[in-house]
Amino acid sequence: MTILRRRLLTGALGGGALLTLAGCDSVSDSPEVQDVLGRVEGLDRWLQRRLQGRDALAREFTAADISREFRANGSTSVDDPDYQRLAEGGFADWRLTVDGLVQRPLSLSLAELRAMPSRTQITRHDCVEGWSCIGQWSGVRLASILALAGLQPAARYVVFHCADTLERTLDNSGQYYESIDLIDAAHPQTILAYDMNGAPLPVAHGAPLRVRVERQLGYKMAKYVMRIEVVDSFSSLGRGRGSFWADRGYEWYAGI
Ligand SMILES: Nc1nc2c(c(=O)[nH]1)N[C@H]1C(S)=C(S)[C@@H](COP(=O)(O)O)O[C@H]1N2
Ligand SMILES: [Mo]
Repeated sequence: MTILRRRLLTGALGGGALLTLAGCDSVSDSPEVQDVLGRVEGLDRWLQRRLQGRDALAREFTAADISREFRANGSTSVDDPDYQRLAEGGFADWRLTVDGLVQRPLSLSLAELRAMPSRTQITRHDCVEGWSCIGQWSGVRLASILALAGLQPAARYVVFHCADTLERTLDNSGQYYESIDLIDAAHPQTILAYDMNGAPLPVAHGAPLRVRVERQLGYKMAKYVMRIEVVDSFSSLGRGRGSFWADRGYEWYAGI
């Protein structure tokens, strides 16, 4: 499936275009290239949905498969006094804000999240850099949170605002954020995880709460989630492409 998809995508772009573009900011910022990338992304999403079905589950593994060492990547700590104060207090004063295009904005403590029905899954995390690790994640389904908040009719995407600033920029667009559409938000394996391998999520892996969206690449799995915002477009976020890495030329959808 992945090879088939790659072939089709490479064909659509004409040979090695994809490779040449990866990680090349000046080229990938041009409108023509963005247009081609945009269309290929649409094709990617279309193919995934047609070939696999929108609610296909990611493979789940057994306890014996859990990686002994789970690599931490991107931000592994948060350089923000408010976050550090919350961490020192064991996140007892931390709250998850849920707002935007919802009927009832929420402010949920970790205890409240832990009191909700939970889901545990052992899955493989695939980073775009070419490494994978298997871990066990427990948390609350994003669908449960959204049901609690209620969506407004215009709702289209769920945005995760994170505590960490991965890149220091003059326009302050370096704060990590991610977003997914409502189909992936409703997927049974899409959870907000507070436990990893049976223990509270370590700071390096996104304490106190991180996203698991198991049919997508690692960078979609936002760590240090402070706020969930429901939106109808990306225009008011970062540089407007829906995620920290999408703003920097990577694919927004990032399905695997
Ligand atoms: N807030 C935040 N979330 C993030 C990142 C980050 O830098 N900041 N890095 C992403 C990337 S590229 C990967 S591969 C995974 C790494 O998760 P891990 O540290 O648990 O391995 O987190 C993703 N989520
Ligand atoms: Mo990654």
